[in-house]
Amino acid sequence: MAQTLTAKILAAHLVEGELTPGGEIGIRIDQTLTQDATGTTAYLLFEAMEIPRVKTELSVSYVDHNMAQFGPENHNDHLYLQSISRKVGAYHSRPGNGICHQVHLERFAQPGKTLLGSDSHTPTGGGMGMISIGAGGLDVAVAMGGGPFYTTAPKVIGVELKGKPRPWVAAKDIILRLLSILTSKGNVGCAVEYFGEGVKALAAPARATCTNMGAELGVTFSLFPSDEQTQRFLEAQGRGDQYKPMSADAGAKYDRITKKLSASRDAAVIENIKQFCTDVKINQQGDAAEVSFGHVVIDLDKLPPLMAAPSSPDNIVAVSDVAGLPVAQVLIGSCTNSSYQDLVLASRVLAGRTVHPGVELGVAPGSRQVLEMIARDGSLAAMVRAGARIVESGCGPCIGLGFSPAEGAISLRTFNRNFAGRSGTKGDKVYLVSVETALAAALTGKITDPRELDKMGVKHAAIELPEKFSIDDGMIQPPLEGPEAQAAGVIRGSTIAKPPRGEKLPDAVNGTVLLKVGDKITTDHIMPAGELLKYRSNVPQYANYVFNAFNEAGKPTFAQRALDLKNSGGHGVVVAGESYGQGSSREHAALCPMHLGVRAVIAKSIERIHQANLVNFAILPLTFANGADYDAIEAGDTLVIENVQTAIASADRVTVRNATRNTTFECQLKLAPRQRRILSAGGLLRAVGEGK
Ligand code: MIC
Ligand code: SF4
Repeated sequence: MAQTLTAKILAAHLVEGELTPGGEIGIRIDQTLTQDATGTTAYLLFEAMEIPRVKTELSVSYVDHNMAQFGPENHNDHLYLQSISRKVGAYHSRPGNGICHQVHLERFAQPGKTLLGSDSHTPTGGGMGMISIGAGGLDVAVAMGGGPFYTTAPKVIGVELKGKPRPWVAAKDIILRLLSILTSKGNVGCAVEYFGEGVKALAAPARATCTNMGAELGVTFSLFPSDEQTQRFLEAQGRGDQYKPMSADAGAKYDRITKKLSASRDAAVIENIKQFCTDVKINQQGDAAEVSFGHVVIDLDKLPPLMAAPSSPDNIVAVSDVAGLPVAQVLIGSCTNSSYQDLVLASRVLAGRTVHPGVELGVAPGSRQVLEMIARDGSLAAMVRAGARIVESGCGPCIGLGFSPAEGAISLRTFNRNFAGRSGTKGDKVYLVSVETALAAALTGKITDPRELDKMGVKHAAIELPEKFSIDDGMIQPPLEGPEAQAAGVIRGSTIAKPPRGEKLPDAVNGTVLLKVGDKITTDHIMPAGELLKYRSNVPQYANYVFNAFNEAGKPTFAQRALDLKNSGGHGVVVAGESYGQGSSREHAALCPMHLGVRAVIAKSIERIHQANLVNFAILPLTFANGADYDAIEAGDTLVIENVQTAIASADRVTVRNATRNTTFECQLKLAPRQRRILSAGGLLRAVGEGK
């Protein structure tokens, strides 16, 4: 039977289960990556597992997130990571070398391989024909130790690209279009595979922009074929020998996808599905619309510049529809759009011009390779001359470290997330755009369709991939070997604390609803980043900020209430709407609530990585069997769940009694057998210790 590329790579790595969508599979992981904000915990957990050396083909520890270094915490973390990673057999990419996903793409990504990373944008590697998946740090630590990674065998969403993008239209617009069709909800357990002749028009970094933001769709990974473009990129990176052509077989069938939508609320999405998908069928009952389709088709010739309006990456509008709104800030960078080609384009447009007086422009090159090359070829000088503020190669403003916009100011960013408040400003108005759209606003001071630039005398130039990138891996330190590794010490500053191991769940959860939240609660809401990132390697300290966004001045914080409850023998419960735990892979969003005594989350739906993190840290991940039961619960209610251990062992339904309202309701406990073993052991670390 003709196979998808997804099926081929998964089959070559399968160690457990079958490739039938929905079932759990275990796959062998060839490469891992960690970054500093999740990496300290990942390595501390790796140490706790007492495995002396990493067993993958390649593991890399990057430092790219926490580089602000106010106080000793960040530097302590860097030194810990540098010493532990090399000692246990991993490479270490030092601060300043660039954003993990950009550097990994440049120096390590290889077609046909698997990569697991403790960052939700690890799927960036899919642009190079590799299956790249984001996960919690503990799952990555297990993979570093040679263990398989377990996930749901995905349904594969086919995305056919036709034609070629018009001038001023970019790969970013492709993924924004896809977000307008698939949205960020309801794609758990799916993967995206791009195919069709339009794929050829995209160089590897452009493909990586699409796969990077696949994270915002909530799919497990996104994949491009490996072809001449992949080969050109590998050759230009001096890695031509790692090229391997790979694609789906002709006539490969993609899975039929069904989405449950609301006919009124999701009317625009349903229109998009009708317009951009094949073989659409709609089954409507009242407001509930079940929409299914064969595959997505995007005609690049007809694609306009798009943007994600505040405050969700799937809130897509055409740039021309909101043209004219005043813009106060433009930021170019992040792991989505900071490649050499992106920045050369920026310099060509800015050369000989000055940023609009009402706009501040920041540019963060994705890697040291990019920064060095734009410095050498004059692009950097042109941007500086135009008034750009150059930020060091790292995550920086993307994770709320610097460049928080003024109150009420519109900020256009080439990043991947515009969750409310992520920029560091409450009530922020962040739009996600292509580099082209960012530049048009930087010059005009207002939202402008970049196709208008022609009229302003800015000539469009297609930026070709360079024949040779400037290669210098001097900031990637190789692992230590043999006696040198054994003798090497690990530098542990006093701000680094051992993470808690997890505790067995009680047989009866005597819960109190500490918080009731709505739909699309992101891990940024649960565990804020920005200036608090520096507490990542100290769980008790970081836990003080759990759900900080919901704390009210003058009232006890979530953490205080949770700890009081825990100290009096009670158990915390969080109640949430759809897509709980969207966004980042940060396991602190489970680890810190666990530390505070939260024992169950009850939501309408829970996102993939977060669900796995909850299980890994022994928090019951329950979903309402009937979404309407959500409405009947209030914060402060007492929720009792009996016979928890029996339920974990085998039940897929659990009855919850609301003792405050004298009602009961049913929840689903959707777990793979392996996850049941983890939960009953009291978390993955204990399960590994018990050999489960
Ligand atoms: C993000 O983009 O939100 C982050 C910061 O890169 C996170 C990782 C983290 O929280 O450390 C992610 O995407 O997983
Ligand atoms: Fe860094 Fe932003 Fe990419 Fe996360 S999304 S890895 S914070 S650049």
